[in-house]
Amino acid sequence: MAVERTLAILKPDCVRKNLQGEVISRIQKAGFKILSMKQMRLTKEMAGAFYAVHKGRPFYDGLVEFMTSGPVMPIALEKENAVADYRALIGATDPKDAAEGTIRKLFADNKGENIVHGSDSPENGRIEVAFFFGECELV
Ligand code: 3AN
Repeated sequence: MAVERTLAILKPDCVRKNLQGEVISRIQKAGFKILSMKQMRLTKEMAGAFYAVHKGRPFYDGLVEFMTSGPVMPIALEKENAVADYRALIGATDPKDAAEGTIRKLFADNKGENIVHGSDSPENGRIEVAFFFGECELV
């Protein structure tokens, strides 16, 4: 299996609930290598650009509002089959549909405030990691 990169973001609800350590621990125990991580407050411009594929959808404005409502923690991850394995770890977008034991099932309130982001393809994994981190930060 190919080694892939995927971008996790601990969303504002994760930070507000003080679940950063809990979620990072689950990511590490699942075998992911942390290449880089940081905490920041997204501007509306950054959040809008990051979620540009969703522009025009009914939840877009609320998503940008939510993602800028407090600090987030982008985390660059690497592992064989990272994209699919990370999505299995976090569960479905809507916690109601997420499998038992997944991060979203355990900790998320709803489809909008769902604790973590995950890249949806290896190509987007590389693009999203590069959105937040320079190559010399990925170690
Ligand atoms: P995922 O994060 O599971 O890849 P995407 O990429 O479809 O899901 O959506 C990006 C983010 O947009 C989600 N994490 C969620 O916060 C929000 N979102 C997606 N669909 C909805 C929806 N129908 N209502 C509210 N928020 C949504």
